[in-house]
Amino acid sequence: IRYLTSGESHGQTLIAIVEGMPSNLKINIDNINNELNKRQKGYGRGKRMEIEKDKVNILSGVRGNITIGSPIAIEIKNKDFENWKNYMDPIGDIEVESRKVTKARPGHADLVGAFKYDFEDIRNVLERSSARETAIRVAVGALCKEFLSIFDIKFTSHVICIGEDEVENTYKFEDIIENVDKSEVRCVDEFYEERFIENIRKAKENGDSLGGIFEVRIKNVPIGIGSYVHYDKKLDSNLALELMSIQGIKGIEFGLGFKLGKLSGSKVQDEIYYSQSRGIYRQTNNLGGIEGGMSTGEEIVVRCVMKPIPTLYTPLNSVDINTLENYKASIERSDNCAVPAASVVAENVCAFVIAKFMMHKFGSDNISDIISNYKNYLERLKSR
Ligand code: EPS
Repeated sequence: IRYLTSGESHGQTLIAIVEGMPSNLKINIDNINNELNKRQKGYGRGKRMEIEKDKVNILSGVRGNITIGSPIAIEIKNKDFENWKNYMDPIGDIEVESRKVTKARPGHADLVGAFKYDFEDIRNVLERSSARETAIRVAVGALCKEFLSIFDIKFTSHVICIGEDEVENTYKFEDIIENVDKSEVRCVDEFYEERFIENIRKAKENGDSLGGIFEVRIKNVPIGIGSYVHYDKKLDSNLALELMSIQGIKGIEFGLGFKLGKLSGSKVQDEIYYSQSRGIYRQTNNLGGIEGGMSTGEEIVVRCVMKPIPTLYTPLNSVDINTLENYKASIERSDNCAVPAASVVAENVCAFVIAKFMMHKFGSDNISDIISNYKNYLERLKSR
């Protein structure tokens, strides 16, 4: 399975073509729209989210809610395009000057993008580099979640740090999935939830922005997805690629992550046990459910750090890319903090990777072959 996306932040529409989805999968479009809705939320989001009501439109590859194995084309229309038609229309005369951006925002793709692609107008860069593109990636991931639900593979995510505060407790998968959607900052710890909101509020008051850390958890991935045999077959390397590609992500860790560097081996490795009722199991999950690039059958635990959003309402020093004069950076409408939204994006890009590896292992033509291959595999493992 693979996909491509296309679309500008204030263009007509965001598009993806998903190739390789098996036939005879029943799609519930409400589930996909629910993920899109979750991505739009979060304390700290800007005014754009008041304009958009993201909904997916499936254009091909599905008949009467059932996939037919052909490429699936999906789109999310940008409502805001109505306000941008004069500046963004692909064909015909457009007005460029009044929406021209020339003072690069430090931390954004603006400066290097404009030099690399030879633009006098940074708008050509920011329209595509904007995190608006994550909406369509969520739709792709949500489609993959439909496939994965057959195997009861579940995802959740929560925010554990915004600004200087970080959640200390660890939470169970069930606690997170049941409570996280009730929180404006996707934090299940009530004490830190308030702190995060306060941190964002203060940053906003100062014309500043904040980043943070979130955690994605994936449950019921069978043992042996991914492989140790080659660098591009490793489950963790593929997850890292997808997660790093989310706008603003600067670091990733699995399990105990960077803490592993300070611990000795005896404190780190997840000891192996067997009982008749549970089969082979671990009592700890310090490595986050992946060993040697393969799923261990334990929960997959991955955390990402997102940098603060580069658009600052109290802008930093920059230059005009055309005159090279010193200026304060341009201000584009933006969010003050998008870490809660990024956690939803991350869940869904992980769903794409897990779906890809499930298909590598069990096939990808049609659902019934995949299910029998899956069952045979589990039987074989049980009979050891
Ligand atoms: C986003 C839509 C954008 C930004 C944000 C993400 O809308 P607009 O630019 O019209 O306000 O709010 O993008 C950025 C933060 C960025 O730096 O590009 C969305 O749909 O998520």
